[in-house]
Formats: sequence, C-alpha cells, structure tokens
Amino acid sequence: MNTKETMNTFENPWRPRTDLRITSVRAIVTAPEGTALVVVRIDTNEPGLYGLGCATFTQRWMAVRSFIDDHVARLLIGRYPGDIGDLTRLIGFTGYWRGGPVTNNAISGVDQALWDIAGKRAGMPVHELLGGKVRAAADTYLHADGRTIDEALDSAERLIDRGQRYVRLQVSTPGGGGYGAPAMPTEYPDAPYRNGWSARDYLRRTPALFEAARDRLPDNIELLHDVHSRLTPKDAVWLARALEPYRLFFLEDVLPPEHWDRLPEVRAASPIPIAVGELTTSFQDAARLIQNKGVDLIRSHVSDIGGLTAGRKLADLAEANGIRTAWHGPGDTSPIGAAANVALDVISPAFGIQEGHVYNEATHEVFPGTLRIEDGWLTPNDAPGWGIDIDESAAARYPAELSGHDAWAAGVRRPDGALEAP
Ligand code: GCO
Ligand code: MG
Repeated sequence: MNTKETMNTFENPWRPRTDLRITSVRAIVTAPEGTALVVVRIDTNEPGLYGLGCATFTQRWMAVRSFIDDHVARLLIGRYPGDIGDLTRLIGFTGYWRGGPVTNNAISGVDQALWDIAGKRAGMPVHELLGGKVRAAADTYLHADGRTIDEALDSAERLIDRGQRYVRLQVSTPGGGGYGAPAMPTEYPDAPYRNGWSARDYLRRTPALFEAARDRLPDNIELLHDVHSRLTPKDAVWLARALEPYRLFFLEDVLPPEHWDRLPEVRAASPIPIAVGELTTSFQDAARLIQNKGVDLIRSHVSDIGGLTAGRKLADLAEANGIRTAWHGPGDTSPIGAAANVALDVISPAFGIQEGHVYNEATHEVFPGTLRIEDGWLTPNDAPGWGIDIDESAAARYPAELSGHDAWAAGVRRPDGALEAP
C-alpha cells in the first residue's frame, strides 16, 4: 500500500465541526546558533492558516524529523485540527511502545502546532485560550559561569547589570567534562584519564563558589546551581547541607534519573529547594516526581513530555501539591518552545521561575516574533497563537549538523577513565 492510499485510513472518528482539515505535517530543522532546533509545521486547507510547534531533541534530531515526516504526517493528514487530544494520543498509541524523547518530542511539536492553529482561529494568544494571565510576565534566570570563581562572579555581575534578579552560577572544575563552565583539561596529569572529572573536587569547589557569591553579589540576588545528575544520594545530601548558608533559590538535578526514588531523602535533609525534571521523557515520569514527593520545583522540558497540554496538566498537579514550576528553557529549546513555556508561566499560580535564553539575531531572523528578555522579564506575545512565525528561507541558511554533544559526552569521564553522566 503506498502512502497516498493509506492517507484516508485515519478518518475522523466523529463528524468534524467545520470543514477545516490538516493538509500537511512536516519537520523543519534549523540551527541559527549551531544547535539543531526541530519545529513541526502543520498546514490546513484554509489558505494561510498553519501552526508551529517545538519538537527539539537536539542530540537525536534526525530521528525526530524522520518520525514526524515518515510516521506522524500520514496519521494526521485529512483530520480536523481542533481535536488536539485525540490526534496526539493517536500518535502515541499507534506506536504501541510508550514514552521516550523521540516520540514525545514529535507529539509535543504536533500538540503545540495545533494550539497555535487554535489560537489563530480564535484570534487569541494561546495563554488566553488556557484561561488567561494570572501574572503579567515571567521572571527569568540566566547562566553565569567562569573558569575561576572570580570569573564566574564577573559574569554574574554582567547579568545583574542587565536587570536579572535570578542567576545560575557554575564554575569550572578540573577536567574536560565539568558541566556549565569552560573545560579545565589535563588537570590530573598522573591519572589514567588526564581530563577526568572528580566528584570529590567538585564537592569542595562548589560551596566555595557560593560563599564568594554571597560575599560579593547584592544580597537580594537569587542564586541557583545545576549539578547535572552526577552525585550519589549521600553526596547530594552533603552538597545541599554545605550550601545551606547561601540561601539558594534551587539546587538542580542532584541525582540522575536512575536514582530519582532517592530524591525524597535529599529533599528532607535540607531546606534547599530541589529542582528536577529536564530528563523526564513522558508526562507520567514527570507526574511521578511530584506524586512521590521528590521535587520542590518541577523542571521538565515541555517538548519532552507531550507539549503544552502535558505542561498544563503538570502545572495543575504542581499547584495542587504546593510545588512550583521552572520549565527547562536553554538554547536547545526553539523560540516556539520558549513561548510555550511562557504561556504556562503566565497562566499558572504554581509558577516558580523560568530559565531564559538570550537568542542570537540569526534566531530572531529565522523566527520573527521570538520573545526577548527585558530587565529579566519574559512577556508573552499578544498576537494570535504563539505570535511567532518561521522564515523558511532564512532557516535553510542555517543547516543543522550532527550534535556536538556526542563528542563532548564521550569525554565526560572520571580521572580513572570511567564514563560519567554528561
Ligand atoms: C539546563 C540544562 C541544559 C542541558 C541541555 C542538554 O539548562 O538546565 O541542564 O543546559 O544540559 O539542555 O542538551
Ligand atoms: Mg539542567
């Protein structure tokens, strides 16, 4: 059976309210900052009516692109775009096996593109379709880092000067694979692996960074830190306690996903708020973090868990449980994904903080309408849908390459040579 014949197999299960139909679904990959971004574009039979969604899994973007173009498009073409829940569940169930970042990024891209279409049809921004604002804008944090503590604090001061009230601080640790700060290679000349990363050195250095920060930075600045999943539960307790005097706003990813069942111990051992979630790859994984009392802030990558619809449900669950949200939003989130984060931020009473990213001008050229951080604040667009477009000829000028993350992760090893979580 060829693709054309199968197109009519997936008929609407009920009579669509209007004649509007999906006519095409495709992935667009572009890398205006060098990081591959995956966007889903869904077109309809109404001229000029289309939607965009973020499906960025930058490390495996080719797999997501193929999944969307080769598997998802044929399920959706001919269907009514208003049935967002049915269409996204259909993508999940037709694959039989559940979960995972490839499937969920594709679902998320479709989900967000359909919300964009819904907003354009209604003439409303997506946050208004969700019930409207409970706050004017989302406060953000940006990343400060350096090879030395002084350099990291210089970088923090630059962010504070541009209006940031929340700053994530990372300092280099010996080795080539420290997270969030420049590499300091060949620091272990006598070890089997000279570029190794040592948890012992990291645990000594990080409290010193925050002690210096509290000394030098204005007292009202909120400080954050990302461990990036490299500690054991006991080391995580040790670090959380050592950081107590410095009043962190949150301490992120203290444990890898394999040990998330131990998070309640870490959380109970210290008053420092624990933020986890960017490695959740389904709505259920993320919901379990809240239900099992492992987090103070839930930090999922919205396109990894099923999109805006899943994010909305999680925000509600967070609200019911006294947990706050801090959606993942670094440079491997497209501007559409960033706009979805902000829509959730402004509609939810459970909002905690938003991770921000300052996109380069090439990204603004590819995605007209990309939100800009002003004095630390992100404000959603008023235009219908996301209020963000894509210029496909500009996108084509920034072709994506295979992710550099493979090469970097291959070098994240202990001084004895053992691979470490990147
Ligand atoms: C964060 C992150 C990211 C991830 C990245 C992986 O912003 O908190 O940990 O920077 O490392 O998204 O691709
Ligand atoms: Mg992180």
